[in-house]
Amino acid sequence: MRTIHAAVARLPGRWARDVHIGIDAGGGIVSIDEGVASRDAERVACLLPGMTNLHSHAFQRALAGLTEVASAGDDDFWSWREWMYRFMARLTPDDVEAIAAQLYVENLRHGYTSIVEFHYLHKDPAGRPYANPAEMSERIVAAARAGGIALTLVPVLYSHGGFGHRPLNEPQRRFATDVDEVLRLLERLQRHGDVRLGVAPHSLRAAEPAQIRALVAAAPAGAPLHIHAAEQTREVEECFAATGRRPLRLLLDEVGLDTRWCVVHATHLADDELRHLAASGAVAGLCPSTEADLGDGVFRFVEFTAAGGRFGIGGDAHVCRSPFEELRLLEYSQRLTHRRRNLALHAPGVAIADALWDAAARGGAQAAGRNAGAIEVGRRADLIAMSIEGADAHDPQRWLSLAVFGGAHAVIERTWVGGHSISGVDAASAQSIADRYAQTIRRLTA
Ligand code: NGQ
Ligand code: ZN
Repeated sequence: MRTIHAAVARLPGRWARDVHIGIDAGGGIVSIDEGVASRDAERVACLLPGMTNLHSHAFQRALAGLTEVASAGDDDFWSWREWMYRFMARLTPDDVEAIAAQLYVENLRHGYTSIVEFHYLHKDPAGRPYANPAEMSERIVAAARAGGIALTLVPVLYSHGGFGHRPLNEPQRRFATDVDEVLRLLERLQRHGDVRLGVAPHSLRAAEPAQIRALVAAAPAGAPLHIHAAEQTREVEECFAATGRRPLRLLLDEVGLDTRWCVVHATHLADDELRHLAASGAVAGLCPSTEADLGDGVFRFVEFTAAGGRFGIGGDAHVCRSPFEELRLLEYSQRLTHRRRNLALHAPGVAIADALWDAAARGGAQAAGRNAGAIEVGRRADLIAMSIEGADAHDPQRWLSLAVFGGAHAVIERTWVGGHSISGVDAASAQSIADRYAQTIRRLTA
């Protein structure tokens, strides 16, 4: 039995002082005592539930900051996607593993304890399967193990290049999968007992409702289900033109959404879609930094959460690796839209950062298919001990607000994943991951 003593801990909906937490050999929280002196325990100042990064395309980490140069035409999501495809076309399994390992270490350092990898880069540059069809997936597994982050791997179904059965274009051949291929991948990946498996139809552009239904029916019971939807207005228009319905409407009617689902972005929602998505219990997978970077639009967060909608945050293209920054962007997008302050999850007297963290950690854990995301007896001990640089005269109960909204740099002092203290990764392996990443970048950008 492992024990942690926190001067302050974020329990569901409130802060508690002098908290003693017991964790059993299986990594579950078995006891929480408040107002007790530190006994024989690891002592930390401020304990939070670890955050889930609920949406990742790990390889895109290596492109972060490199697509920010104006071209001769109008740059938008679709021109970014061509840029991303050109970059992706050259990646080898070694590259993908090196980039993912670096990303996962960075995510751990910034307060994430688990990640959902929305993994679609399955095939070689000519669109042929690798000798081991799960090669790329297993590189992701290896990278997560090297870093120590908890991995939910959702292999992606990608069959079409656009609405109306458009064929895949050349770069997209690396993603090409049908339902059977995804199921065979899952079967092969089952041997990795530390990995939580789900499935992800990429989008309604890349998979049609009948395929999605077949995939969901064949997926293991309770497996997390992820899909991109309604990120771009053009996608909404094309969906409507092809099917007579908007993407969320189509999903709700033709597939059905429930608590297994994470709908990534869901940026452009009609009123009825917003209400029904919220009522479904599915998690909205919000990726504030990427959505801003790509000019997607602003999610209707205030209305969605007022309707009881669940959400979590994802790093997506990884232009940002910090959950503290993602939450700030999320709240700021609402302030800029509504021209008001303190909007998220409005509850008088509650700090916005605290409420955002609670809800995003819980929603993220749901999307990852893990019984984590809160410091509660019976849940998995995915935890972080945080502090902030420079402003430690403040009560630790304010550190989260200072880190999200006060310009204070959050420092993650300790990390527990499934009850195991991983204190980041040890310095030597972090260095070798960073070295390997640097070599990869040098080669890819030469
Ligand atoms: C992706 N990313 O799957 O990586 C996508 C681009 C697409 C975002 N949507 C490809 N942010 O949507 O077709
Ligand atoms: Zn995505």
